[in-house]
Amino acid sequence: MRKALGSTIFVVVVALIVAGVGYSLNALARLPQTVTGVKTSPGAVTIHEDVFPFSPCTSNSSNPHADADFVALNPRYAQCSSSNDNLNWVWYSDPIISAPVNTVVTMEIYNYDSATPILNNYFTQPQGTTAGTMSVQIPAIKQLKDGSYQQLTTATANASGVSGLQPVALSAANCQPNNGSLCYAQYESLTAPVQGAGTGVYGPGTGVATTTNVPAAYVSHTFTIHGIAGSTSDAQPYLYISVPISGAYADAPSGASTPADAAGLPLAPTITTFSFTTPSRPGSYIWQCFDPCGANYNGFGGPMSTKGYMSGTFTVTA
Ligand SMILES: [Cu+2]
Repeated sequence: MRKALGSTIFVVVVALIVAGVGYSLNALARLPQTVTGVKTSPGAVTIHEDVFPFSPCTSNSSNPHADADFVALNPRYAQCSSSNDNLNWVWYSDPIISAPVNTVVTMEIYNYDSATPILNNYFTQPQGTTAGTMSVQIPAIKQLKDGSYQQLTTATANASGVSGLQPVALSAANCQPNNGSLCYAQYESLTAPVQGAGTGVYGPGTGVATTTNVPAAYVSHTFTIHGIAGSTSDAQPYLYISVPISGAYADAPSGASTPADAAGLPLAPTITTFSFTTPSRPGSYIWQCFDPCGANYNGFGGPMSTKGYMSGTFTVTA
């Protein structure tokens, strides 16, 4: 009897611990609204993500990273979340993603975070994307540590009516439809892959001479979708997409200081764009970053282990 009581108490205690851990993980998770992107043509959507090293929001007066300059250009980020989101953590803006079956998804990821050299070269090349490629646009370097620098072009006013020293407008074609204020950045044409600011298309067999992909030291995050495929004919299909996200001013010469605003956000993001086609049947997948950009244990704690910062869901709907 005593033994039975002991094992019952043990089971109850273990159950409480499991429930407690589950509850606190869920309470810490950042779970904003699902994004479905902007429909660009029948069967095609564009999904935009911004990646930040911290939260620039200004509505919470105790936010040590409040960035009025950035928020003036990007009003979407003025409001700090009312939940217990961690304002110091690195994060993807829209972690909960959904797209229909048989759809060409174009992801454009604007990264304002610097590089964290990736440990596993497996993740330095695009995988599972259309034609196996991705496009990377690196903003022009305009200020060097040795004192030589070029001013960013002064725009008289941007889409939000803000004037002053701002990067000049990128072509309208590269602006995301629902946030015109993100279209301001100066990008130069790339003459040689990676060396010098500009745009490069990376894929198997391209990149700098010694590698076939983005140099590991330039990588800031990855965007990697995966899941478990079922074995029955009606189960969810295989889906695996992985792309390295280059850091802001990824190819800055060593010793260069990169143009940033007063709060420390780069004036222009590095833009990674890629496409893939969703499977023909619905499924539930997750996406996550595999670059150790977080805190604590080897950089894999904090935002790397809390849902909604460096991970989220990707749902393929019927
Ligand atoms: Cu990351």
